[in-house]
Amino acid sequence: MRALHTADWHIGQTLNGWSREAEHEVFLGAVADILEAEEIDLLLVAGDVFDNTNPSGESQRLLYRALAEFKRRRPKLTVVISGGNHDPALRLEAPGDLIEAFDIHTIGTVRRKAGEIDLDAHLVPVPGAHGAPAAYVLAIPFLRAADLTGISFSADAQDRSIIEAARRFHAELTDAAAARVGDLPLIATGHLHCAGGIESEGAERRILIGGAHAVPPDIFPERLDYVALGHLHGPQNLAGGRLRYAGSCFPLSASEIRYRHGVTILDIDGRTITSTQRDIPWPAPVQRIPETGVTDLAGLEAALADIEAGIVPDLVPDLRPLVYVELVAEDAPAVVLGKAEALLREAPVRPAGLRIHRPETRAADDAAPAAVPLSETDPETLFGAAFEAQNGFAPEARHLAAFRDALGEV
Ligand SMILES: [Mn+2]
Repeated sequence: MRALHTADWHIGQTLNGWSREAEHEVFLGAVADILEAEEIDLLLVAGDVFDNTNPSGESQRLLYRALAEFKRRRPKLTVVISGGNHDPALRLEAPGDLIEAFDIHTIGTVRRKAGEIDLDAHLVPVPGAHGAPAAYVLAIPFLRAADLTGISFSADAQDRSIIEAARRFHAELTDAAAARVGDLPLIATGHLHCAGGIESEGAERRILIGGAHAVPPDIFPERLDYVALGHLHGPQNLAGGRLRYAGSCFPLSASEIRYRHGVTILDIDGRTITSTQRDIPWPAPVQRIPETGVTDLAGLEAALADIEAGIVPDLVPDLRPLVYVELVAEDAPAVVLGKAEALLREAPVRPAGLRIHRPETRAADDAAPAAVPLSETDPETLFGAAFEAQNGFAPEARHLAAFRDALGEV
């Protein structure tokens, strides 16, 4: 049996106002191709299917259209989608009764019955060649504080207490599942920050079950043969590969440019599960100009000319390269900004970010100004220096007035 583990699609995401929808279509098309070519039986989506809790009609249609295509390509495919912190948990479950008829299961929330976790709502059988279950998925969505019992809210004990509550939750659910599944493979999903994982800035919100930042990998009991994780956007193994983050679909922020994006293919041989990362090319380039450091307007113009020369003639605008520009201000920042924006408007790119830096001071020539003790300065002088460092010009009367206003010295 073969499974495909993916997560963090963030359908509906925009970058500096640019829609990623066309990119999602290309990515989901690539997933459909892999499902068919690799003869996948089980698709696991470990949360953050959507980018926000109020996905547009377009975003929802994109998801359901992709699921329909997956089933056309692999009619016997079982799909398990568990919710992430970005997902609308209940909306994800809303079509559940209908799409279950197509072997598509959505688990957005933790279900309880008379206080106990409702195992039936979380345990999904995966039929083998003859229809009988050949493996089980224990679908666990992003956990909210209310999903865990016995959390202490005293400030110093809280993190410890949340980790212990999460450990109890996983132990209780896994024990119940183990009693049901016998010796068949048991795969869990999860959407949280597991300690030791590498974070990317920006796209993942730094939150997890009621404020604790990370849980240790050993909260997942050994009986779980594989844990398909979502939340961290860089693909990575934990606990020797028994736990794995599949990573996001393509770069969702500048910090994800360095990641290998793709999906994870699982070969399930009895309870031995081996994973292989399958790269998926980015649907559109996402790049920094320049690759490192800063450039000037001439450098920007040259880089944009290179991009234009390398672009296919009929490229749809929604698949144009997304660029993050780091410019040095050779002139007044506002002038440089205006010129840069004009260059970017003319080029076949989607500007994702534009930052203007002050020129480096020539450290060899100018000695650093001597530090002034706080007792010999005042708030307004410090504000003035900070303002100038940030903006490249001294504060004007209106800025100083706003500062005094903020201090309460009207
Ligand atoms: Mn995410």
